[in-house]
Amino acid sequence: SPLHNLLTALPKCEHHVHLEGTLSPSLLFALAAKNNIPLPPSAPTPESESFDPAFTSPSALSARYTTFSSLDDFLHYYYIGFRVLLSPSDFEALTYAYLSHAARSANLRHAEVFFDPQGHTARGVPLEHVITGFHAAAARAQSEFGITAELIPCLLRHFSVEAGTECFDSLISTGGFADGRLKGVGLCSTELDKPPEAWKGIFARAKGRGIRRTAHAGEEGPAGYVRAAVEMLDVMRVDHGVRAAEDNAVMQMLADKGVMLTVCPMSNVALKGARSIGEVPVRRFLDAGVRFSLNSDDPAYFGGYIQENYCAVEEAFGLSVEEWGGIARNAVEGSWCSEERKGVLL
Ligand code: ES4
Ligand code: ZN
Repeated sequence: SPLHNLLTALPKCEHHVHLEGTLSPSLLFALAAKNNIPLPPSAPTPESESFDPAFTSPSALSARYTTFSSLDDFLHYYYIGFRVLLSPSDFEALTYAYLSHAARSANLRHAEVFFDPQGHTARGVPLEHVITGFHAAAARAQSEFGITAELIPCLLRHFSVEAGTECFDSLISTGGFADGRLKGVGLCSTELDKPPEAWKGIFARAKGRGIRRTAHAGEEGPAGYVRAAVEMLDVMRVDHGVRAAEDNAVMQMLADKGVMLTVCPMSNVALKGARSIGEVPVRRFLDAGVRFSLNSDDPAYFGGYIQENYCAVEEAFGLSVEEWGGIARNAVEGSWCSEERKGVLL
């Protein structure tokens, strides 16, 4: 595309990337070996009935990642990957690999990165290991590349609200919301039959403490879940939100309130929410005045980082230079960094 050089040089902000979703198959196998973590057997064994040939090698695992059938099919592999992450240095290596790659290859200037606290504490890995490892890498990447990075814990919908409450309490106990090491709170994982309303109490407590809020909604779930995330959880951003395009009233509400959708086009195609990038409602959002940013979600699993997502959208929609400028500006304005930092990014 004639815009390729412009899209590479464009200063970018990413708001929707899961730290654990940046774990490449090669780093997964390397950390499993270093930490002595058994992966699922790749062939039948006497002790275990369940085996998965995808765990033969990093390349076999990569190949399996091209055939996800749904969000839940992906999440099965994603949560196996968590097992290899143990020490602060593992989280530091993971974070640094992502930030340095995105800063160098995509001119990423600011990243707001999700992680799943319950996916780690459930294995006995303390929250502090994730938080200190992340911020050690973020400080190094900032000094080397000038990139800024923030960390946002997400509560997991496949666990109970009671478990979410306990997790939220332990996040508060880290002091991370008060000292800025945690920039807000999110909600993710499996969506179907998990309407946002159930999380209302926790999100109200977050609001009461001045904690910023976002939630995955309208990825596999209906447009009504996007409305519920905004109206019941009082989120300032909605992660994905693409199914809002099926309901004009929800689109109007998003435009009126200026709620930003953190859209992840390659993720939607990889998980079969869309048959092609062209089916992701980018043009609908532009025409309806619904603000959105473009993001990678789980780049190690979905075939591309933020650069590839920008290029895929350009290939499918052929946006104008002005439209790309607007997308990049909205991404800065929808960020949760300081006003001073926004001024530098704009
Ligand atoms: C996720 Cl693509 C997606 N959707 C919901 N939850 C997630 N966690 C990590 N990736
Ligand atoms: Zn996500």
